[in-house]
Amino acid sequence: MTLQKNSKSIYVTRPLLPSLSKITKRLEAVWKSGQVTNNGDAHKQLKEQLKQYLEVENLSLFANGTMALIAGIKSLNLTGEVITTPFTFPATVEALEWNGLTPVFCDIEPRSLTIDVSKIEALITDKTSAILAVHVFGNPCDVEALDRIAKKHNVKVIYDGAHAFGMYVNGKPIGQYGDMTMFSFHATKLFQTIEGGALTYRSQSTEETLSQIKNFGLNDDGEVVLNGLNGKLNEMQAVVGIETLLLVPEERKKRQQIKEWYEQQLLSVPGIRILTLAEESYSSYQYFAIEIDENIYGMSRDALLEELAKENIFARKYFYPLCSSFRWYRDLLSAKTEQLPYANAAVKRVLVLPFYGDLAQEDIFRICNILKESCHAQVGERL
Ligand code: T4K
Repeated sequence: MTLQKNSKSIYVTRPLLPSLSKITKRLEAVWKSGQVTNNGDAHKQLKEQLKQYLEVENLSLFANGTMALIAGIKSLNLTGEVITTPFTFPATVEALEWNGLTPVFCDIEPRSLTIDVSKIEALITDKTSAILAVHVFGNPCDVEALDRIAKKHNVKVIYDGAHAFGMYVNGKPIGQYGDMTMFSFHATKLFQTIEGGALTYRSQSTEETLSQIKNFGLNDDGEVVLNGLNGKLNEMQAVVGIETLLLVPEERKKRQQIKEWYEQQLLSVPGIRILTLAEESYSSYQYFAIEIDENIYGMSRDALLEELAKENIFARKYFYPLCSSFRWYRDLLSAKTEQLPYANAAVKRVLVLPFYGDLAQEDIFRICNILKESCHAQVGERL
């Protein structure tokens, strides 16, 4: 592959970074206090601000999203099997395994790429204790249906909302659905604390258990009462979070505009389907994903990825490979390709395009032109 030497590199995302001087100013206070981790003032402040922003009553902060998910699942005392999606980042499934649970893969719904609720009940056995669903690229799962299934079968619902910060479904904040939702604050997320994450949850009594899990299993008397870990978010992360949260409304506006530009350019391109469905105030504006139908578009997703890379544009094929195809999971009964037709199709077609507030309009048009030209070239050749 020959890379263009003259054009600047464009990545799938760039971190939303507050000005360094604002961070330094806040860090001066942290340094002065001498409290740099273990539930310091910045941690407390960020926690309250996020409860307000996400409109939830219960929230705990963690060192990263994966740790939050591991701790959250542990706090629910689940056993046996958990139904989940193969079309996700490995962290989702790994969090189950860390809790000694067996993942049972369920296929996805082709429009939203989220777990197909119509296929869940057939997978429920007397060993099933929960459903772990993912709001993929900020497309919400069918939360109402999941709620109904969970009640009927007396199982818990956990959401991996790594991509769902600030999202709403039917006017209700996403963190209010299910028993628990995990948010990732990784540098690549719209709201970021470099590394970081949070759990929101229904039951207030869960807070104490989560505090113990993320602090070595210790209770207030210094007694180990469960098998804990170190999952604490520190004061530097919290300071970055406090300043980043102030930038989120403006960043959302910029991403809304970018989404519109992409849509204007790409809606009429044959063989391209836009997958980021949630609109305006309901969206998390986390990723902008498209699907390439090779038969119509005339070029495979992978070949298109290379065309973009030749121009120093680094789109990504999230999530690839499918979790059920990893060597670690592929021997599971539920991992069989024929049982996961839509997930196995999506993994060959989905492309996540560069999407962040500082992306210039000319760069978006440049990306869209490559997408259009790659399609027309093939159509032309076929005629
Ligand atoms: N569940 C789901 C559904 C998830 O998607 C994730 C994480 C998790 C759970 C776990 O949450 P955390 O434990 O991470 O909080 C990235 C992220 O590391 C990962 O957080 C994210 N999902 C996943 C979808 O994407 P990579 O391997 O693609 O990251 P990387 O380093 O290649 O970064 C992508 C691009 O972003 C780079 O090409 C350039 C840009 N970038 C990245 C970083 C880290 C920057 O410009 N600056 C940076 O500092 O995994």
